[in-house]
Amino acid sequence: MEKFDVPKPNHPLVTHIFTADPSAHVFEGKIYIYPSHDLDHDSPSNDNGDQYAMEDYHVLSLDNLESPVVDHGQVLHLKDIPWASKQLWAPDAAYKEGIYFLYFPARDHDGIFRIGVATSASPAGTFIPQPTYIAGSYSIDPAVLVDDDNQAYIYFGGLWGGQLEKWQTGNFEPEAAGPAAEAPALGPRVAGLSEDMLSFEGAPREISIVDENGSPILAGDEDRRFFEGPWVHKHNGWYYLSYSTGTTHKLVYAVSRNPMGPFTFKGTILTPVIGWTTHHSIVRFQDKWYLFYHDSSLSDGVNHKRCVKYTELHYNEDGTIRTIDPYGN
Ligand code: FUB
Repeated sequence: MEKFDVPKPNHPLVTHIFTADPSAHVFEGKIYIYPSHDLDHDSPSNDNGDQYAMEDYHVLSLDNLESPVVDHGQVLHLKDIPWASKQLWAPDAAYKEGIYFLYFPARDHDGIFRIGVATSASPAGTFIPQPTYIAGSYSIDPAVLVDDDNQAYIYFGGLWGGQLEKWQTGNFEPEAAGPAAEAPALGPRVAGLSEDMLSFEGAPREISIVDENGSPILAGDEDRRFFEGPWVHKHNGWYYLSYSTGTTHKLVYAVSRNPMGPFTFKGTILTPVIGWTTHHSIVRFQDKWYLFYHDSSLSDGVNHKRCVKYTELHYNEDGTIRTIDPYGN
């Protein structure tokens, strides 16, 4: 365990390692952050995401936002996950009945992204992985919501390197492309989690994201269509589904009264950051709301060498979220 400086809003939480994809939660009265741990390498970059070659996870925590950041060190390594071959991408964590769960995507030994789960008695790990990935799981970027009635939902999915296009028939089709520009975009997937949080309750369903008239957001609508990094939080009885638009580099959101949707598109949360990817989480701590996100400022713009940051998030009276410019322009 190592302690670092008190973080400032919109500055890197830590600089001793590259971090990305922050999933923040309040556990035991503190903020815990579950990021990806980016590796410093010079291998080529491509649309398949081969440059994101991460091999382990660290956990960060803060007693509050005026306290030093703690790095709890390595909490799970690729070599300890029997079913995984490479690329530990964006994780999330959840808590239920005395157990902490870390959900994470990785490629299996056939190169197909799956989602695994590991458990710990502490939010700071270490985490012990289940021997196999979650049956019926695919693609990337798991995010878990434990609802007020204790039913847990797992949201996931990502285009391109995340392989969501390849699952349109329900089977993995290695050559499948995404829908045509004028067809409905692919939505993220959602499944209920079983009582023990270790498996899906039934097959995952596709979430529909619609515009203000109830028409599906189209695949060619790159300012609004889902790309990757889903996150769901609840505010005043509404479910907020937020996600990255990928090619247009925004974080946007849609709302619903139902955790499984359909969700109605609302607007932009975060304008583009330095670096290609944008990925986030939203958490309430001591009656304020915070956005955790990343950019590539710590490496002067190298896409796979990112740093996690936070900033306060504000709702308008009508429940919409105020757009944030991370560089204050
Ligand atoms: O960190 C690897 C991938 O980049 C994540 O899974 C995506 O959401 C994007 O941030």
